[in-house]
Amino acid sequence: MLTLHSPRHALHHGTELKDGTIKPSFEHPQRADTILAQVRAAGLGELRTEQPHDRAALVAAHSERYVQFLETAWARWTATGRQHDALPLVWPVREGGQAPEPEHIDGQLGFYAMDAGAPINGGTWPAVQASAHVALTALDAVASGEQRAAFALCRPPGHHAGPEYAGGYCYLNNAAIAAQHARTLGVGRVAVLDVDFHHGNGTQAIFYRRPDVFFASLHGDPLRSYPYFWGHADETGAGEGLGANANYPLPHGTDWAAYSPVLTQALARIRAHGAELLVVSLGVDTFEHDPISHFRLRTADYLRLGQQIASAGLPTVFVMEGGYLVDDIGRNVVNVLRGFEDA
Ligand code: OKP
Ligand code: ZN
Repeated sequence: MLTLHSPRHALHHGTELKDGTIKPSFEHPQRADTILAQVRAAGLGELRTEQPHDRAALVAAHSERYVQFLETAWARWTATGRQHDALPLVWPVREGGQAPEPEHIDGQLGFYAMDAGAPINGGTWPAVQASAHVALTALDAVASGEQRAAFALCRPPGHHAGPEYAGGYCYLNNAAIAAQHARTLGVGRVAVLDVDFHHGNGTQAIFYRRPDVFFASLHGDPLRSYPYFWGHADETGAGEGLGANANYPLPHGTDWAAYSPVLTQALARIRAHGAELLVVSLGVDTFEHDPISHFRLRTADYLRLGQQIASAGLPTVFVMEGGYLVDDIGRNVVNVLRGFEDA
């Protein structure tokens, strides 16, 4: 399988608030480095770096003012004399009236975030932009028919980023940008399947009112798991998009035996929707030893996961999301891609 990646991912590394203290983020550069090394060692196929794409491809999935905020936030934060990662401390609770966008950077950080999990520093924007370009380049290779499938080794991840907010290590929603790019290139119906442990709230939000992009997600039940406020089974889309959103919340401790039949259901919904191209938000934080998640998939199960996704018979773009046990994520990702290719 063709793999797309960018050395620019390493420009972004930050901190996170965890257990009430600031720590180095679980989402760190070694993640992408180890995945790339394992893809290479496995001889999975050709490796390419990203092609630059027009800003319009980003603004097709996010608001103009949000992309502008990401581009300029670090300069405006440091202009106020601060040097550490920019993090929000105030969020607008939407209770009826819509407050206007604040002018101060501190207000904007909250306005454009769902949590304090997406720090911004000097390397963030170039890495975030490159990550989106990796997904777009992978989509191009598949939509053109050159490749049946491709792997976008995106970092930072994207699936928590909404139309105009960052959060949960995510800034631009790489999977949504790729899915929208497929639509722009003329693919009629697209599906996004999210198998990261965490619900892909950002992707859901971007397509919630649209019938042309189906979103399905298997994830830890939001009653107990991040992001807590989205991912329930009764969120099925709205307006013209009603019926084009399918959430499968699962309990802590879910293993492959319990996971696989639910995946079969999600894939059946995607087929029934008539999708012609599949974008997979690929998180391997469903692994039994993941340090921040609570499912129990084993390394060999990822071969079956890839095989089962291949059974949809669709041109497929895998977009990297989460997975935090660095010793094992490369092996688990390679297994998904191998399983898909050998199916
Ligand atoms: C990103 B991805 C809960 C802390 C949650 C944020 C997790 C973001 C996961 N104790 N921190 O979906 O893998
Ligand atoms: Zn995750």
